[in-house]
Amino acid sequence: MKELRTQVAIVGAGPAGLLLGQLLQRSGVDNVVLERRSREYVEQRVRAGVIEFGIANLIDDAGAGERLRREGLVHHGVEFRFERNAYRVPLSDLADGKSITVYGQQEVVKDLIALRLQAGASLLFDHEVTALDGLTTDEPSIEAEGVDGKIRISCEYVAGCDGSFGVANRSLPTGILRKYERTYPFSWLGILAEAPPTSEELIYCRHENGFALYSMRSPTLSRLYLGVRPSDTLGAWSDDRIWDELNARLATVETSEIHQGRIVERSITAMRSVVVTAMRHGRLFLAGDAAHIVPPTGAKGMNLALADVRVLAEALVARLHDNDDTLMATYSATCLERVWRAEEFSNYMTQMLHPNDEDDFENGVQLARLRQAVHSREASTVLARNYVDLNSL
Ligand code: RFL
Ligand code: PHB
Repeated sequence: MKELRTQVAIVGAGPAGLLLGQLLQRSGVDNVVLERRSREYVEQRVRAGVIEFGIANLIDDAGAGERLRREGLVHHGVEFRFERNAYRVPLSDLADGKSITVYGQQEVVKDLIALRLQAGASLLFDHEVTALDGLTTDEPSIEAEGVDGKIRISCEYVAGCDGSFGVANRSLPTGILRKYERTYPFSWLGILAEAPPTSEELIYCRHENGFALYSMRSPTLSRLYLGVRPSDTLGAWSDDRIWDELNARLATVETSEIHQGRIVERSITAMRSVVVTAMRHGRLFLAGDAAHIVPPTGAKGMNLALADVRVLAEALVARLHDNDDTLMATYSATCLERVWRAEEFSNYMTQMLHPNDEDDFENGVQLARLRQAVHSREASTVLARNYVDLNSL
């Protein structure tokens, strides 16, 4: 078996693992990133798109924000539609002038991979981590399988940035692990279409047929979502059915049809809320989806992951440079306070915007919440601050 040594072994090359690698690299902490998928796969994986104000600054501070600042779309407001009317929430006016940047998660990933490879830092694609050992000793190690056989990496710390179905959160012993979970009775069908955006800002829409979201990636690419049944498959949704349903749900008394184009990517994602505690076990630290999942309605998944890594990088640097354990000791508690805030906001947005087929009382409550969110300055201020910069509040 091939043997390697590093200070921090990072499992997973999603946004969390890659940003952690970059922040540690810049602070002179040696690290290795292992990813079970290929480079092409992680660079093409279409997911989140909204970057919070403080998280865009974090990416900048890490030296990875050049293309984000050039190509990202800065938005100062967001639209809500319900009962065939449209209401704009002026995010920047309500949130101290702050804005969001719409920039695809896979572009963040591409930028971080390019930087890492340029710097000659170690990034092993097609390497699946199969075991984490010695986590409660001074000599942890991980084992991975790659195309050329097995590899063992001895390290001082392990960062589990391998998503919710990875190996890291399964390594927490049952006595330590506690999992808080909620599933929702709907999924999102997401498409990426070669169509210029119809709207300049994102549109969150509640319609009696279900949820819809209008988003975008560039002046020529639109990203749209429909709330569907969890049992729905892509086969049940022809292109025509998707566009008809988007038009039906997004229609208002004033607007015309949305721009259509060739659908270049489509997927169905189940909606879940999950929090795993503790986010630390011995020398293993969980970050991002490995520790928590939010339903995408609040656009928080990637932002939460990157905010964890901001805390973790600082803690690891303090420990490895200055032998100071204070931030490591508080890592889990520090992150969880923010994580639960994001869970609450994502749950609020989800429950407000997805009608319930079987519960008309719930539907009445949802509409009352929406009216309050767009008509009450206090309610829209809370919404705007959470939407724009929850992870830095
Ligand atoms: P990631 O991005 O899942 O990266 C984890 C990486 O770890 C790798 N991996 C392993 N590598 C080595 N050995 C193993 N044993 C491994 N097991 C797993 C995986 O291949 C992967 O590359 O987690 P990270 O970095 O924490 O980032 C979190 C974000 O990706 C996530 O929160 C968001 O994308 C969530 N999410 C969405 N969030 C939004 O705000 N808006 C969206 O529209 C949205 N769409 C989505 C999503 C998540 C999805 N998942 C998890 C299935 C759509 C999907 C399909
Ligand atoms: C996206 O652009 O993919 C997106 C935007 C807002 C969300 C979720 C996804 O809440």
